[in-house]
Amino acid sequence: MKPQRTIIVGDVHGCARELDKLVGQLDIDPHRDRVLFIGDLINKGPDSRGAFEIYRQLRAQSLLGNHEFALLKHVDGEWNWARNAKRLQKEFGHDFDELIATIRTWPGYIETEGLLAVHAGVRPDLPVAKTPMADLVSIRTWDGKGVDLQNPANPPWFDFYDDPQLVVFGHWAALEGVQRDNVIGLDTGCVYGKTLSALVLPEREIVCVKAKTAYCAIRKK
Ligand SMILES: [Mn+2]
Repeated sequence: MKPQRTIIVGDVHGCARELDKLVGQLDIDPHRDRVLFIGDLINKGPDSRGAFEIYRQLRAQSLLGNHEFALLKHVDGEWNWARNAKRLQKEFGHDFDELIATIRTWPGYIETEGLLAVHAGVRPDLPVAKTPMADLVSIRTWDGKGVDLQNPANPPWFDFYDDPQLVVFGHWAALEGVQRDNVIGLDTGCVYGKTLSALVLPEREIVCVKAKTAYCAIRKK
């Protein structure tokens, strides 16, 4: 019997076709492999429902991404994210309630066996357990104070991360992946026409599938 793998999949953003290809390429077996999505499984791309269906078939886990976070905030009446929420509601139809119930269970991070997985990153000034969900799903850069976590003029948060524990994150497609000894970035911009990436552990192998097309334009940054 093959040993169990942990497979962490980068930001899918509704690219179900590419996800399906990745599952085939890795020969993922839900009874043998542990699959974890880094968040932002849905929205932006062409087939969020298909991506969610594959997540279910794989009996996978997922972290909360900023897109699922925004959807929950909208449903709870705290944010106005109506345009995306309406589109997703239409796409999921009578499965929309199940989508909401499921993403409510997704954690902001998972820490296990020398590995920390989080959608966007960790603040250098706070333990991950004390970091607000809004920051875990959105941080890109560090300003030394924790006031502006997005300013592209500041260095990335992982420049301040010196713990030997491996951090795996997604969210920042413009970087097209990060590979350091203790930091791996898995958002390689599939929805923007680049690639969908997965990290296979314990081998630390990165497997990519090329996007069929650019489903939306990349933001400058
Ligand atoms: Mn994101």
